Amino acid sequence: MSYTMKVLELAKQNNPSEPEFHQAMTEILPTLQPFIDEHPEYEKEKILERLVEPERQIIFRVPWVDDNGEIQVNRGFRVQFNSAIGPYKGGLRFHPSVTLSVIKFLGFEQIFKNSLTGLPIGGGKGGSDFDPKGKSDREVMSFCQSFMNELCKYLGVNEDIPAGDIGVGGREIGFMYGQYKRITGQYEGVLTGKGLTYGGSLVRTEATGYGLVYMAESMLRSKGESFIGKKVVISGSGNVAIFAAEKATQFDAKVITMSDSNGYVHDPEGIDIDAVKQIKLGRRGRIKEYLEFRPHAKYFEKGLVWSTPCDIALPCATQNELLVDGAELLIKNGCVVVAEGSNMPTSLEATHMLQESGVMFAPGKAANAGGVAVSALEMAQNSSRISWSFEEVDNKLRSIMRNIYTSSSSAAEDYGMKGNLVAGANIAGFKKVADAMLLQGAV
Ligand code: NDP
Ligand code: 2IT
Repeated sequence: MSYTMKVLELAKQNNPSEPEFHQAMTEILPTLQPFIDEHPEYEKEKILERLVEPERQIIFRVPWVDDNGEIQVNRGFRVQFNSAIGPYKGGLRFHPSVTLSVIKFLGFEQIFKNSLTGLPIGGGKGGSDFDPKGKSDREVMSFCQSFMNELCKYLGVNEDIPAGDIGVGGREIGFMYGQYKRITGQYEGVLTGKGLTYGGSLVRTEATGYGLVYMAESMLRSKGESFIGKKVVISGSGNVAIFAAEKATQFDAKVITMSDSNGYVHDPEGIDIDAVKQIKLGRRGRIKEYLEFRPHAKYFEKGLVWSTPCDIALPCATQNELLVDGAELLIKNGCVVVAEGSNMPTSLEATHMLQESGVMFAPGKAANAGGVAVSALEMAQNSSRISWSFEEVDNKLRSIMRNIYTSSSSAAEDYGMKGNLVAGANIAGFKKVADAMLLQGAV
């Protein structure tokens, strides 16, 4: 058995009942084999055995009081996965589906993603099974304060710097930042995605969605194509989906779908992004309400968003949202590019199917790295106590996304897998982390 398969089997045995973590390791480890074959020192120094074991995992109780005066209890997590190339960096997810397995898959992916940005950030992830949906602002504040009461013990500007993810946006970051400052007395950039009045960076809100479209632009360009006139299907209607839709529309493409966990809308005339912003960012409503703004659009409660014929598909909701049935539909309808805005939206089987049919495919760790990249730029601005203009940050983001495309496609080509951005991104991300671990010894 090869070294990567040996470590994969061992890690699965050592972490039973963690299906999402198994899936992430299965998608990454085997693709590293051709690179590892050239570097026996990685096996000798047990780099992979060390990589799959988080440096630290924190699980904690989060008690809070709801609007009826009742005590509620949730579970909090922070997995500090790898600090070889910088302090732990990665988002916090608040969603009822959060488990240790989900946080570990996200944290493991984050190691490679953060390395690909070229910036000095290690990998981590956290969150809670708390569901912000349907809660009042006071309840969300009560939860966030309690969550930070415990989490603050493990954070620091040179130690661990969380940010947002599903269910965690500007409101939640604000409440957590306020509590951190109150407990520690320190005004420091210990979270990213902060409001612009207290240390946030311009473009952080837009960064993941914009970066995703910049990645897809590089992919299209490699075939002499562009976004102009293309039909784009997007899933989700949160932070990533909204700003991917905005940038694709600015690039003269037509975004025709958006979704949430209840259903999806199809607007053949092109999604009205201001309407979606009002529904989702303003009143925290459901995507169904889009029909109030655009009565000609159609709403589907059942069925797959991927059944809508398109040129480009951008999954931007959650893990395992694009499976074999969805991939078959995309292929049948002539889709040419799939770029992942969400983390691990496409199953391994569906990914292989798309790749084998000649669909250009970019994995989340490359395509959605714009968010964490601008988070690292927010950290840089906080440390130097200055703020850069929107244009300056956006230009840096665009060039980071181009570099990620180039380094992933070159690594794929170097190891005989031309065009395979999945393998290329894994190898390019791995190299820097593995070399840093070698140089730092067995710590
Ligand atoms: P948001 O909470 O802003 O939006 C999430 C969207 O996905 C909502 O439309 C939500 O619908 C939908 N969704 C979430 N869970 C499910 C589910 N189980 N089934 C169906 N739909 C679901 O999150 P983000 O936009 O920030 O995150 C989206 C994805 O992008 C995640 O995978 C995240 O890890 C990834 N990502 C985010 C980054 C960021 O900077 N925010 C950076 C890189 C990646 P509903 O409201 O009905 O739940
Ligand atoms: O998945 C991700 O990269 C994020 N949720 C963003 C992490 C960050 O630290 O900005």
